[in-house]
Amino acid sequence: MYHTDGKENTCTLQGYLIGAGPSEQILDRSVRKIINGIAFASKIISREVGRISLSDLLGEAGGTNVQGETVQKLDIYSEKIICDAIEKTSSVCCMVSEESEDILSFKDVAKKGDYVLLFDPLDGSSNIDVNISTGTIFSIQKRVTPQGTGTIEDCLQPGSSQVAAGYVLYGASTMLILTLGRGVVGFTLDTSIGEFILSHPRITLGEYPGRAYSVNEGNYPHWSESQKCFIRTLKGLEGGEVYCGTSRYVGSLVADFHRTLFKGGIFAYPADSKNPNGKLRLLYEASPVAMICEQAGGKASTGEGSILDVVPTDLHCRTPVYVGSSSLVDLADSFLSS
Ligand code: AHM
Ligand code: MG
Repeated sequence: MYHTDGKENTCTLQGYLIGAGPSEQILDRSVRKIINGIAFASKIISREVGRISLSDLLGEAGGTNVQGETVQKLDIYSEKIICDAIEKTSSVCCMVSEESEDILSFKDVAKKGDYVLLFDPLDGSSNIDVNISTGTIFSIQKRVTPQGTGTIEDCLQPGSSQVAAGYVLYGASTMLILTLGRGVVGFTLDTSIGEFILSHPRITLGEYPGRAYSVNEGNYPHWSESQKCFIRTLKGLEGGEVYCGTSRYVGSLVADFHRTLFKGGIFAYPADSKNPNGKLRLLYEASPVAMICEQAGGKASTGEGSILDVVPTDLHCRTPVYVGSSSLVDLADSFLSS
């Protein structure tokens, strides 16, 4: 990564986290270790994603997860790599992963950890066999119980209390997007030196012209009338302004949200008659994405209120999701909460 004056950008993720970067934040050592652990694991996952067609990690693992979805070998591999990296930090009292029904904890080190890590090891993995972007999503919460191995109470906290959230996008390049609750920054993996380098010091989600809406419109027949009317209104089919003249949908949350974060617009995964609470999981998909979105100046709603205010009822509970430019999320709310 080069500046226009030819100087090389040398702010690494590690440097940023210890306050050597432009943020000058003093961050709890344990949070730093967890983020570094995820970054390390993601480099290995990125390597495997990049050569998946040549690898025996391609294909289904031969089972379904707690949500009844097909599990890929790379889902299991990614979860294991992340768990191994996080165990070494001795910083978490327990973890929640999309691929595991129950709370995960490490026998010997769980009692030492002050934090809970909630993560989706490889989001969008159904796209892996067609070389489409996937991602790792993570959320870090401070434990609420005083000591011992973490409990369900430590895991079921609303998004508003997240200490940090982020995702790694395995795309044309691998990027780590992070919020520590004071804005959003982005790092790009320089594979020649194996380091995440600060490439986007301040990411803001604007109200750009030519904005896109991003939703699986194949679900249209299953949507409520208000949801149908909202999408028709975005397109100008209800007689007013055309809010979104373009549609973009990858089917990988990290990729669809990343585009929305950088270019404006709205991403939605609404409730429908097949999925009354939508498809996306609150703890390790919706909440971290919502925190990033709001920290970048956008909004994140269930259609009836802020995603960050939703109190989880179980580890894998789902929520409808509307994230993106504030004006468009407000418009969604005006249809859906009526
Ligand atoms: P996954 O966690 O099993 O990969 O499922 C979540 C993914 C998201 O990445 C994406 O937004 C959504 O599922 C796409 O669902 P659909 O194929 O119904 O549009
Ligand atoms: Mg997922």
